Amino acid sequence: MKTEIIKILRNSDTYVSGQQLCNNLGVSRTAIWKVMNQLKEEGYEIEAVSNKGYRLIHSSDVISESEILSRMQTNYIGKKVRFYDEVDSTNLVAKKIAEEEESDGLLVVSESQTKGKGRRGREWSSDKGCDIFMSLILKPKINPMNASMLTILAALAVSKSIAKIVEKDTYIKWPNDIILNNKKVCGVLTEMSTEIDYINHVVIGIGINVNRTSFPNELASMATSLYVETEQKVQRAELIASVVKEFEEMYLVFLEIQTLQPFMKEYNDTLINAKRQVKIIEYGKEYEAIAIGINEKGELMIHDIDHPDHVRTVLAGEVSVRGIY
Ligand code: BTX
Repeated sequence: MKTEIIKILRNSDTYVSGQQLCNNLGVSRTAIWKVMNQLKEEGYEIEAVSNKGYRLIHSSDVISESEILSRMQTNYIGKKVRFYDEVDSTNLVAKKIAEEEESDGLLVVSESQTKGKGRRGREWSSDKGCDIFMSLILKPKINPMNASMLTILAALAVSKSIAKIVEKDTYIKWPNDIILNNKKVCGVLTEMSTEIDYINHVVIGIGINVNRTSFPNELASMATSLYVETEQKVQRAELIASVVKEFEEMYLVFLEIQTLQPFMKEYNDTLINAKRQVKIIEYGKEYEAIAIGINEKGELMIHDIDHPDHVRTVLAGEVSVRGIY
């Protein structure tokens, strides 16, 4: 009911009477009044005028299960949301849920993380109350070899959403970083549990620096937030819902074809590595090459510095781009 009330108030530019809400939702006046009080406590500024009703004046950057659901425009991903004030890592919570419940499409979001994870055991700095920490649980019936392509789709979904909401063009650093002004604004961590020929579940963790105003010293030169770059506060719930929507649109196509063919151009157009000299660390070996772009499997195509005809692919590994943090 809370989700419905938030939606009705947000979509109305005038007062909504208590009676109208009761009729629409089939509940009592007291029930409506209780929800209004809860919403005010959560940070919604709601004006109540007798004989007119309720009007939403402002909702600060609230993220809650109801707020996120009220903005969700998808068919199945993100239709169930678990929201927490604090977790160790949304990926860890999501993996546990995935093992225990029928949870395909479930979205885990937390206001803060005490042990945010990056790739290869690295940490993800997770300030409370201003950024996005979300993990999507998926149980796709696809070849496990193709699951890493989901990271590419997630990165593309974030980059499209940022372009829509803050009107800033971002770059993608293969495979999983979103770059704004040469600094990292988002990271994606995909983890999965598989059998040889079967995926139990995939968890796609997305961390976006949204309204954060500063970073610890060790990250200051390499990390940024949407707020730092635009001086614009973003409603995190809107961005979360947009990322899930953009992701779902591509994911449903991907499930059918299991290649990135339709998304390659868009990804490669925003790829910061493209046509640049990159350093690749792969299976402990380090070498320099020129990046071309991704292929339909999401692998990074590179060619030797001196031999443009000698093209190879990088499956997974660290790729650093000179001049980018
Ligand atoms: P990554 O290994 O590519 O990046 C981690 C590296 O990025 C760190 O070693 C550090 O140098 C830098 N870094 C750490 N925190 C930040 C930050 N907030 N902004 C910019 N740079 C940073 C990227 O891993 C994948 C990160 C996924 C994070 C999400 S949050 C929700 C979900 N839950 C969870 O535990 N992880 C994912």
